[in-house]
Formats: sequence, C-alpha cells, structure tokens
Amino acid sequence: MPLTEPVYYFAGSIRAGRDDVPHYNRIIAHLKKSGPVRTEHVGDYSLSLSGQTQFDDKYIHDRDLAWLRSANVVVAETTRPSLGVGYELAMATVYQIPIFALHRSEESSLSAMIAGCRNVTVIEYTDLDDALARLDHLLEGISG
Ligand code: 6K6
Repeated sequence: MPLTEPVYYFAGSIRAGRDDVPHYNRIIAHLKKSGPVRTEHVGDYSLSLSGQTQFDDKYIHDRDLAWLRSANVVVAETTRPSLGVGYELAMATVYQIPIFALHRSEESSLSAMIAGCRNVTVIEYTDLDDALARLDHLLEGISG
C-alpha cells in the first residue's frame, strides 16, 4: 500500500554550487502535488551562495535535522556533489527514512557511499520528466 500522506524532505546542493537549481525547482514542484516538501528553499532561485545570512549554521543544521526527522520520504538530486546532501542522506539512513536519489550519470559519478547504500534507490536520468514518472512509480511501492 502506498504512503497515504507523504511528507517529503528534498536535498540538493547549496554551498557546493547552485547550477542545478532549475532541476531542484522542478522536482520540488512535482513533489508538492502529492505532499508537503519541508525544504522548498533549496529550489529557490533567490537563495544564492551568499544568501540567507540571517540564520547561523547551527540554527540551519538543527532546523534541517528536525525537518528531516518529520519527513517520511527523502528525495535528493545528487548530480552536484555536496557535503551537506551526503550528511543528510546518512542521517536519513540512520532514521530509516527511504531515500530516492535522482542523478545525471553522464555529468558526474555518484559516490559509492550513496550508490551502495541499501537505503538509497538511485534513479539515473537524462530526462527529468521521465525520472519523475519513475519516482512516482517507485513511491507507489512503498508503505508507511
Ligand atoms: C545559504 C546560502 C549560503 O549558506 C546558506 C545556508 N543555508 C541553508 N539553508 C537551508 N538548508 C541548508 C543550508 N545549507 C545547507 N543546507 C542543507 O544542506 C539543505 O537541506 C541542502 O539539502 C544541503 C546542502 O548542503 P551544502 O553542503 O551543499 O550547502
């Protein structure tokens, strides 16, 4: 039986670079059709590398981990390698929250520590619409 009320945590690069924001934005917009997304700001074009300075790092870390714990599905775009995303995926694994990692393998190699993690389902893609259709299909197969 699929999750009746998915609560998503989306993870994507911030300080590791914002080139993929258009992808993050589309993924978040898609997820929002079926449930709340705790980290909408990750896909916000206005959040630049130097932005959001009103919060200190400890605040951001603690707030994001609280949001992560309140989610039941993690979706990450992992093409641009990010320490923060890797950390979030490790913590989601500790919390036993299923992870779906969307990755454009023609552009970068996914770390074995993510690709080889049993808690992570990797969706390799070139076409994002196709990847999102595959994600929907996989989400139908998880329960909770
Ligand atoms: C914004 C601009 C410069 O620094 C910031 C810090 N703001 C953040 N706000 C919210 N979430 C953050 C922030 N920094 C990292 N994260 C979390 O880590 C997000 O949930 C992302 O998924 C991930 C990005 O990590 P880095 O290492 O690429 O920054």
